Amino acid sequence: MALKETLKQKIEEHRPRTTRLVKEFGKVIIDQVTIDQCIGGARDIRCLVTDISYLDPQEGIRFRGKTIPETFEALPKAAGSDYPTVESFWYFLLTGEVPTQAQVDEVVAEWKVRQEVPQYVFDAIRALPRDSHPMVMLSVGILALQKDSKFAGFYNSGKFNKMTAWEYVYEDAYDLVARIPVIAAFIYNLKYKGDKQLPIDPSADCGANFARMIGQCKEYEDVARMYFILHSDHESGNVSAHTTHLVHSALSDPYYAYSAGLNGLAGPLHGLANQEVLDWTIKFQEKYCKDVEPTKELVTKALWDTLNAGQVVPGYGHAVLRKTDPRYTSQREFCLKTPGLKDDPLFKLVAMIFETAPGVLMEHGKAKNPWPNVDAQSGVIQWYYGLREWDFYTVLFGVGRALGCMANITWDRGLGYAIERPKSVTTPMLEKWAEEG
Ligand code: AMX
Repeated sequence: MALKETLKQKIEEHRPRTTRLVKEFGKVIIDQVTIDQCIGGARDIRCLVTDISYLDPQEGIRFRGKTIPETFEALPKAAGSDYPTVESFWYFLLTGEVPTQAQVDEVVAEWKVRQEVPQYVFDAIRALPRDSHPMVMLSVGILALQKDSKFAGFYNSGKFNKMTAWEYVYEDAYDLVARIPVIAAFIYNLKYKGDKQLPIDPSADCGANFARMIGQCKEYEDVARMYFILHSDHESGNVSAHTTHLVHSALSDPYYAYSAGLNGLAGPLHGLANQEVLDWTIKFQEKYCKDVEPTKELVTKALWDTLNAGQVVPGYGHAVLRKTDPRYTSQREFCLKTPGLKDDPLFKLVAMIFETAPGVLMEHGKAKNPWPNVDAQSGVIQWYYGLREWDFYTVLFGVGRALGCMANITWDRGLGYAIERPKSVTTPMLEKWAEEG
């Protein structure tokens, strides 16, 4: 069965479960809210629903019930590669089913039709000052696509219907995930390669095409596949996914919603951390290792300098995870099995930081999770392959994150989730409740 038919069947099968939960069990209490959660970023409050992925604090992410190794193992691989295509992962995220090779081939073919980006999008990005951050360019590029939103067109047609609305979100979502790598490659070439643009390769899958569009080597094709899949989804509460969900809940179309999500991803406590990690590591090399090899003692000193200056150690800590992020581990394993990379001085330094930072953060005593997250390991791989413009790294994250965010809002509409509108209270109210105990 084709992707859309499979998805339709899944959504229709799922709807009665959601309806029953609301109608028969709507008042069952699943959490309570404390004052520190209210002030402290709603941490851990259970109030979002998604079946696309689940983040266990100890185990890390599961996509559609599968761990990262299980996901890579289960999905059909790109030709001649150990990694699945992004297209097969898109099918999997949307439907929860591992596609057959024939189903993957169908998605790959459809992806190619959808990935054509209108010229006005490139014009809008080109009109920005060249020294704009590439995340601004990406957000503008996605927002520019809004003009042709099929969901917005459906809403304005006067025939809007809640039961079929998801089909138009699906159309936009699919267009968006197919186009965002092309827009990202355009931004890369515009900003760092003197606007020498490389064409789409119509014979290539998403990962291979992205590698070719940014002038990368064959090996990088797997880096792109791995990177986009690993960064795709981290359940619903993180800033980029939650923002996308929130904005779409007002029936803003997927372009408005994901442009907003990208603006959240651009924060240093979220997706920008990958560029901050490289910045920190390279500055460490320049400051401490001009004439000497890095040592654990030097790394320890640099970490304390950062903490004593009131800054966070980028790439370490997490709001939910309490162990090393399996996305970190997966990328580290890629480094260890890649001959040149495993001996690369920067990778060795990142490995040394991994051995040192958790102990320092534990001694510092603030971070609830002293272990590395996805961003601590991702930049060194890009650096090794010559993609050294680290302000671009969050754009790569944004290309991957689109897969999860778009799968999520397609299901949001399929299940008819309501506009999000939590209730706020005032400080005197909190003080009164505090006194009352
Ligand atoms: N270095 C120094 N201090 C840290 C820290 C780190 N890596 N991680 C947490 N802390 C501090 C917090 O700033 C906070 O200090 P405060 O009490 O003075 O405000 C205290 O420890 C408690 O924070 P927490 O409950 O452990 O973390 P959180 O849920 O509030 O924040 C996160 C989570 C990721 C923002 C935080 O760990 C951090 O800033 N890490 C560094 C930035 C980073 O790597 N971000 C990327 C995360 C993954 C992603 O989204 N891409």
